[in-house]
Amino acid sequence: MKLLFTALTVIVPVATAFSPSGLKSAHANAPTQSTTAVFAENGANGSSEKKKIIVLGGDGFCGWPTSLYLSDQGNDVVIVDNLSRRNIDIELGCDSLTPIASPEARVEAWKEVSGNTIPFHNIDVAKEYDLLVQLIKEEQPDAIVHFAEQRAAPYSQKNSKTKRYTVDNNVGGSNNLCCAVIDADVDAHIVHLGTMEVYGYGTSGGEIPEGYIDVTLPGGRESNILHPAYPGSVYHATKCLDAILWQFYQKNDNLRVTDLHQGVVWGTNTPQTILDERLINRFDYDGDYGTVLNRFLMQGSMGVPLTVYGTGGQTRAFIHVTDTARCIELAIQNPPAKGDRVEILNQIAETRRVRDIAAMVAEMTGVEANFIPNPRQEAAENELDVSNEKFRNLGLDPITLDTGLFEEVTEIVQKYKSRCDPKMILPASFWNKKRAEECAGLDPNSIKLKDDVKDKVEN
Ligand code: NAD
Ligand code: USQ
Repeated sequence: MKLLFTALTVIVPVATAFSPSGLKSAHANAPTQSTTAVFAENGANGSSEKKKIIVLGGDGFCGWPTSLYLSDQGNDVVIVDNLSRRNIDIELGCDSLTPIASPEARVEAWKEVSGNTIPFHNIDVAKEYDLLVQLIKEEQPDAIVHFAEQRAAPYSQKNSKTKRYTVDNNVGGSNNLCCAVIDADVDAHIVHLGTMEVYGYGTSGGEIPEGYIDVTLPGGRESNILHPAYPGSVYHATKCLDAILWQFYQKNDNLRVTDLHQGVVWGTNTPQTILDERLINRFDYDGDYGTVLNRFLMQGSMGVPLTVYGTGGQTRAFIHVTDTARCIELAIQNPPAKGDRVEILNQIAETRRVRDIAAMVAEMTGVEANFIPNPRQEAAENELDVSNEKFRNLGLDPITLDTGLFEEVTEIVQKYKSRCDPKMILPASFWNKKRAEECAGLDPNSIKLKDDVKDKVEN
């Protein structure tokens, strides 16, 4: 299926430009306004209210397509990123499978394609506090979307240096953001990307509610409190610590905050990022940053047996990257009122078991699943039932796992397969000594790509 890389003219409705037939019907409620040059006078989804939005972490896998989408919908978007993710690629000796352009080339390409300007600021949110305050004062944003964190659980578990970096960067950045909004004296709505694993998996005894849980305290008192935190990695723990910070600053300083507990994101391109190769989104396939479905699709496409950890009995929540952007827009359009407690929504489309996903990809690609020792300290099997009622009530009709869309990803993999380094595919971070010992037999050099691919890599 050549749906994404056929020549697309610039002025096309979203639903036409990026629509396998399944996606079109699945997205009956999604906005169908044109991308790029034909942007309407009205703002997002026909609303007349255009917003000024700062996107922290706007160079990343979720942040870049979200920035383009918000810009395409008529908002004034400003990106902040310190390029730490690109630097971690250099540290790990890895790179995005897709050749991502520099931030400067990206925003220039977007200006050419859409006519819209997205200023880019290289600021470290966790360290360059004064610059952050100054930017917020100058821009007077309506909303600040906060993606700017170290987001890989494996990388956060690699060693004490990466554990400490992840905590300092993520918690420091979130605390700085709250302080900066207060110091800048701007009533900006903070929209933060949290994660499903703040809840722990299978600890609710039923459907995971959205953020808060009814409890009976000792003495029979009824209360509604933040869902107990039960993280599965240092990275996930930082999202739990963030949640406490949002709660405190909302109570103390009346900040308006929305925390989005997002599942595992899959896919690569969106209707905006396919418009020009310089706009292409990043694709992580390595053992630290690659997430499960994109990894399986990449492996299947390259003829590498799928790396299923343990029994593959882990159930996780999933969402397509196009819906990440749409959810952020919905969250921005529906801010909590001043004085309201932190708004929390579960940002997921569906839940799936890892071995079932492996079976789908294996059937599609003809590549077998390889059950390898689990590098992670996690339950071998878990059930997962998650409410996503709030986004559904706001009109989200999410994209679900679809082999048509799988083909979109495998086509990208085929296009850029010569950039793949097979040594980066096996897990390279282990949760504790026991898991490291169990995985000691995994040899990164044992991974071979299909012959036609291998030749290119070696040349
Ligand atoms: P990413 O690593 O691709 O992007 C994060 C961006 O933030 C990078 O460009 C990085 O350079 C930047 N950044 C990090 N620390 C910074 C700092 N101190 N100052 C300025 N910029 C900084 O990650 P992503 O996949 O786009 O994830 C974005 C957010 O969404 C993260 O907070 C992550 O926890 C959350 N999330 C991601 C997923 C997923 O599957 N990718 C799922 C759930 C939640
Ligand atoms: N897994 C495999 N094989 C692989 C990779 C992963 O079996 O090759 C398994 C893992 O053991 C795990 C599950 O797949 O049980 C998900 O792993 P993942 O790497 O896709 O996702 P995770 O580490 O949870 O982190 C990702 C993002 C993170 C985000 C989180 C959302 O990297 O930023 O917060 O998804 S959630 O998992 O819902 O909390």
